[in-house]
Amino acid sequence: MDLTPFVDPLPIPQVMKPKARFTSYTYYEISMEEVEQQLHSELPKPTRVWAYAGMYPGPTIEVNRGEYVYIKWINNLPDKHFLPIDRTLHSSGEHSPEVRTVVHLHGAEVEADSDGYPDAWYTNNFSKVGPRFEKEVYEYPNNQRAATLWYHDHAIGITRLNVYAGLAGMYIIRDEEEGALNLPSGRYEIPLVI
Ligand SMILES: [Cu+2]
Repeated sequence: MDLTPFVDPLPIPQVMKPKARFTSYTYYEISMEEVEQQLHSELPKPTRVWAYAGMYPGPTIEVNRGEYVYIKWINNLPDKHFLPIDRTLHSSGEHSPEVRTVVHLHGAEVEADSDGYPDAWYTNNFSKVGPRFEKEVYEYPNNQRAATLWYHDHAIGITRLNVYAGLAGMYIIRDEEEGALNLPSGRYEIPLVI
């Protein structure tokens, strides 16, 4: 099928709104879902994708350097993959759940348990988890130079299918020289319950 180039506006992913923002940390919840999205105006119908927060590419996360961020990445995907699984690959055998995800923030300086190791995967509702799974809520201190990072799926044996299905998005760390965000000021602390 020939699609006419440059007829649709460049899609700019929305910036994700946090669920809560406090003086000492910001908290996000981002779900992974199967949705249909129109990828070109000349395609006859929307395309099935796996999306973060219902959009492909996923929403952009913007933070300031030093802003401590928690993210709960929630797997709300179906049990069946819509792309063909190669069961001969490492850790993709018949005992491995077909749909498993874990999020890696590419280029971020984080603790190991929040790094999205391939074996730290989990299924819908965390009902099954991989051998390296440690926690449901990941921590990002963002104590590094301002940078353009991206997040993407990283589950063992199936990363390429999950990313191809749509699980990727941008994550921008800003600072004074790179357009720091105007975050609300003042104290508005509540205890952290996660
Ligand atoms: Cu990466």
